[in-house]
Amino acid sequence: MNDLTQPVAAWSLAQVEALFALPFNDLMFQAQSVHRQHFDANAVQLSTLLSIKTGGCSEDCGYCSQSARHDTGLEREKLLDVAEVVATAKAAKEAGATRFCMGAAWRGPKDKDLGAVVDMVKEVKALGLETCVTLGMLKPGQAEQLKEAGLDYYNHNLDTASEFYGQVITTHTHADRLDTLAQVRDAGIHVCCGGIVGLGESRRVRAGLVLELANLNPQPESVPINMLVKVPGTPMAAEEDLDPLEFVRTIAVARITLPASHVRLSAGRRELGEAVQALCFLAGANSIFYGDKLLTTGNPDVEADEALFAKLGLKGEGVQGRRCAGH
Ligand code: SAM
Ligand code: DTB
Ligand code: SF4
Repeated sequence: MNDLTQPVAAWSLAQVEALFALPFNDLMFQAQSVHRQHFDANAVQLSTLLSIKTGGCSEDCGYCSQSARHDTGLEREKLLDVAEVVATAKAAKEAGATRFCMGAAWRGPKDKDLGAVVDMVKEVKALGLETCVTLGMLKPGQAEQLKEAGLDYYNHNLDTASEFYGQVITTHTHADRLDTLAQVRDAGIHVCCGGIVGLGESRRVRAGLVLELANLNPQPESVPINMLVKVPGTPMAAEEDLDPLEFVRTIAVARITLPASHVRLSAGRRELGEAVQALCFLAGANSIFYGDKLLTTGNPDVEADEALFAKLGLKGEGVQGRRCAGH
């Protein structure tokens, strides 16, 4: 099995903290320079999300609307039919998405459920979309079944630095996350692994999260950075807002330390507004979730994103058919 904790570039916490502490303009300049060495500076990859199994999750993640342990008023649903998933994926493709991400509120998939997900992956892939799933922790053999179905990416976030993990989630451990990531990597599936900020963590914890992501070996192909969406009824609903400029810094430090990864501006985009999103793109974010909904919470609608892309001269990456505006 891969040892995912062996560093590639071997960043140290002191180095990552030093990046966070740079004057803002210096940090932006460094992030933008790194970005331009690896990517088209004006291209943004577009992923669309669908919750294929909503609510009733056994886990206690303090930020999550879908935990059965929090009273968020969310209605629990069964696993969607394959046909419904395929119809939504078709619409996402038409709107310009290149990757379709299917999320399930599970601790991990039961073998009988995995069969249905395998069918979804096959059919979505057949539409010519990249496929991604996020199903929680995997048992041995499950990653291989997903790979055989044609799965391109598995999303499994470290979420927060190991030292803070137990203050956010108690029903599984940071080490459990690394174990699933190793299984995904060993099966030959691309890794989508990021985190969430705004949980009341310190800058040191944010630096620790980025450090742990950067020192995964190999580095994740895709790195979603989520800003907490405060869901009423969750333990984190009353958390203080993270300064948006600190969020931009987190994106920039991720860009510098994960130079070849797609850094995705993920949950919380609607709350950030246009100007902060523009700073995030300047800081090296080059992927977004695209479509009116995330899993259970809102996202900017497609028209708003088209307008923003047009204003910033950004183009959706690898898009066929209807394109995101701006080109
Ligand atoms: N159950 C699976 C798991 O935990 O890996 C997959 C779904 S889970 C909703 C995927 C990710 O969404 C989490 O790891 C977290 O980073 C992010 N997330 C969940 N709720 C959020 C919220 N309220 N605000 C921001 N990000 C959130
Ligand atoms: C990720 O890092 N963010 C996405 C995706 N991976 C699955 C999920 C965001 C969820 C935001 C809260 C919600 O809509 O329930
Ligand atoms: Fe369940 Fe994932 Fe939400 Fe945690 S983040 S409660 S594992 S759906």
